[in-house]
Amino acid sequence: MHSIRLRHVFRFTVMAAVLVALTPFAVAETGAEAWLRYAALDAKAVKTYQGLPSGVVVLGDSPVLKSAQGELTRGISRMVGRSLRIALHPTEDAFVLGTLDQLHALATQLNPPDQLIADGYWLKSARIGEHECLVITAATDRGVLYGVFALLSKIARAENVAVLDDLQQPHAPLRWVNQWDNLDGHIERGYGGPSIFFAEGKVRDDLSRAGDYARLLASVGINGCAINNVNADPRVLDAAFIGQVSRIADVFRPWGVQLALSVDLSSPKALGDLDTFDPLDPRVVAWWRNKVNEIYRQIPDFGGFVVKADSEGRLGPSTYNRTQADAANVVAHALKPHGGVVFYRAFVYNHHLDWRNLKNDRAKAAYDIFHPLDGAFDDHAIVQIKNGPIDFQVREPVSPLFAGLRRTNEAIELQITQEYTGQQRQLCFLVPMWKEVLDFDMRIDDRPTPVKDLVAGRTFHRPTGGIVGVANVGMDANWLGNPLAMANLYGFGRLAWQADLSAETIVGEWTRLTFGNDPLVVQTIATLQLSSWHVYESYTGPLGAGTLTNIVGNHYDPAPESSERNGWGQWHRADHDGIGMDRTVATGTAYIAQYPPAIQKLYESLAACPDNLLLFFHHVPYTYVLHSGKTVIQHIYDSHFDGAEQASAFVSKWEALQGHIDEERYNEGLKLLQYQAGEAVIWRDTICNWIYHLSGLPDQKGRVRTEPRH
Ligand code: GCV
Repeated sequence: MHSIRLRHVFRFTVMAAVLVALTPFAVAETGAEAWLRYAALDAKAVKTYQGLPSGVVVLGDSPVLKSAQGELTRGISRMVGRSLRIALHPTEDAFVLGTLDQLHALATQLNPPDQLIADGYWLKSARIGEHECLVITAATDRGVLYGVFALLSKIARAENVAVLDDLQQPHAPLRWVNQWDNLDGHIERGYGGPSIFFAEGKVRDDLSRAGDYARLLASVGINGCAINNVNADPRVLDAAFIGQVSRIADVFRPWGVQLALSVDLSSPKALGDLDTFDPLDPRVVAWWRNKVNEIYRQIPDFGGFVVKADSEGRLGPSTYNRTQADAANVVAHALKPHGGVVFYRAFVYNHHLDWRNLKNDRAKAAYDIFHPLDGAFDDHAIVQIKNGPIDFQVREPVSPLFAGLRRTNEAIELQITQEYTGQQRQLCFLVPMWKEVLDFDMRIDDRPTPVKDLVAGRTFHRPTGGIVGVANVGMDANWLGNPLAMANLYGFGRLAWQADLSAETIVGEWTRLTFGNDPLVVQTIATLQLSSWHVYESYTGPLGAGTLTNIVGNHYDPAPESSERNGWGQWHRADHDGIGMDRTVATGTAYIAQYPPAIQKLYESLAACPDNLLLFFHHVPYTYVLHSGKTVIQHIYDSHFDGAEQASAFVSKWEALQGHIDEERYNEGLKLLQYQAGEAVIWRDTICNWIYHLSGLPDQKGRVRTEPRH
């Protein structure tokens, strides 16, 4: 009986092994592991890693170092099938993990680079005693963890790691994500399911997803996460709620991710403690100090706050005639003794603008409000500025405020969640857009002053600075609702760490880690991703006109008239004769005057203004001829037809991947791209018909119906 059962088990095991060998993608791919799949490498690749050490030595026992060791062991075991032996000293060839201080006693013969700063790491092949070791070291535990992730990424991408001497430092000191999660579990502008942190007004009991998220964030060097909506619920500062939030900090801590909270500036009053929230009132000052102390008692490594005030109906310092700096400072002063910071958002504007006044311009608000306050902010306050002056449109110029603050810390806010760029139902890889923004040279004082250096605090030698991304991952297994959209989260982290990386490098890395090293797969997916922003732009918003989506509803469907004749200020000013916002100094809103002189010159003159931003800066007749030689109207028609055609070609390009990637993600990707092809046609027809009826100018190629609308 016993032997029959054994034979049965044996036969079953052999069959299973044969099946695994025959099916290259035996494990169901939910997308949950994202770029940390650690898929088994093929035999040839495994062979190249035969020389890897067989042991691991960890020189400390902090939670972060424990994560580093666990990650290394897991990664090596899954990718190359080797179980690392854990030892206290290198008694065999070993990976050695520890900070520079911890290494000191052990390896005096190593010559660590002086410039290793917090969070940076050094991967160094070295002989320690008798043994060939691979040292992963840093100034801090967190740096060691980052070094482990970097090494595992190299192995997953089949890079040579035989002899390493690799020093990496982060570009910006603060690399945070913001989540816009509400306490009821709904995420504002979230497209990947409900919150991983909250449900029904409380912190979730099961926080395993939150821990997994922190691991993903750490793997690309993100060191902070604000967990709740910037439209903040004052209840997050309730004593009892802080206790709940501390459980989230507990699952972040092993990954070196600092927890932060978005707070409502009116909290001292809204929570019923005071009858005022005037930032200069001594009672309010004391309230913030006590509240912050209370938080640090429960969360000693708390990162700080994010504040949205005087914006879209949120209360702010204007209630008491105080400045945004007064508001930021009352919070910053409370955080300072603990080392925390406040990210104070520059997204402050009046959404009841009179649209009849052609001089009004929402784009001017942030600079008008914050530039005069330069130098008035505490060093523990950071002004967080959206990449463009409006609101995450598919194409905007960079915000002039980046150049308008010399004596104030600043951070850039990018949007990973695709609010205006297809909501993860459509492919839109945003790294090329972010590269353009970060690389944009502001020419301050006629010197090279790229945005990436301004926000990192490098240009004006600020104590700190940051790159922040609004991520909005959710409970969907694949985090963002679309496996391909995760390239944006990955790319955000990589750019925040190393702003000079090219979009091609980033997408290549991400594709290899997510889908494997098959050259056909890497080439196909990279090509799709790299073209997707331009394709999306071409059928939703060419020439920088600003949003043509439904701005009063879902921010998704085409509804070009919804931007006009209301106070929100996302105007494109299309009428019978022409289209575009005149923002020139000469005849328009004078927004252009907010840029340094060299940039003013570029945008003020019609001749110099790049076509892709023409309608952001100028109102022109439809017959205006672009640098390309086409009229504006013909460009709009052509761009929509080209865009829809390219979106449809995404489908056939993806189909070439059948059998080369797992079925689950193949089918999911296919469905999404087919849907996108249909959406692009809807966009094309809606916008082309609308603009034809407005202008009365037909498409030279006869594709747009010319009979009147009923
Ligand atoms: C969180 C836009 C979005 C809002 C968002 C706001 C902001 O207006 O549509 O959902 O609010 O930006 O960034 O504060």
